[in-house]
Amino acid sequence: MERTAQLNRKTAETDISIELILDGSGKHEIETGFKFMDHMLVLLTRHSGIDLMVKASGDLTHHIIEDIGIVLGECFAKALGDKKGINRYGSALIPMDESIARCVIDFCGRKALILDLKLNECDIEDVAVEDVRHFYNSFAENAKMNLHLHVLYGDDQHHKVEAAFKALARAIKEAIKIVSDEIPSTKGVL
Ligand SMILES: [Mn+2]
Repeated sequence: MERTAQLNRKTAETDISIELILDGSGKHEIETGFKFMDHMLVLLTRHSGIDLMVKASGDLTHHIIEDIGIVLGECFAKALGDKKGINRYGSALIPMDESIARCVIDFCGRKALILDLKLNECDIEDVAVEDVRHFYNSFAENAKMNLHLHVLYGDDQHHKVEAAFKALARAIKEAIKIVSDEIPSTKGVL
């Protein structure tokens, strides 16, 4: 079965189209309108091995980035389907020069977000710090996953977020891997 999803979400505020192929090869076509977000989503794609197409437009930065998180999360939930055979858990510890990020995830069907990126309250390139945090919140909620994402230490804002996205990517790569032919839960559903 192909593990893919294609969703379009159009509201009075934003218009988001995302196409996701879980068993991909890192192919990407990302146009969010924000260079830093494009950079982060390209990293997410390359380091998780998915294929991802994102086209986003809208009124305000906050709305657009939040809604990308929502639709991307929905795409993961949809593409994972009944989650038969998946590894379910994933974790990664990834450096980016002087920064280190740790990500631990569970595609368990419930949202939990524990997030500490150790960011200063200033913009990173063309994106505000709160929008980055908001993205992770929307993504975890709609992917229905536990997401524990911590920057352990670092100095550069760009590096800290880059390490966080790469760690998330590697954790996703591990969690979505097909490792059996059973649903990995004692309840029989995820
Ligand atoms: Mn960079």
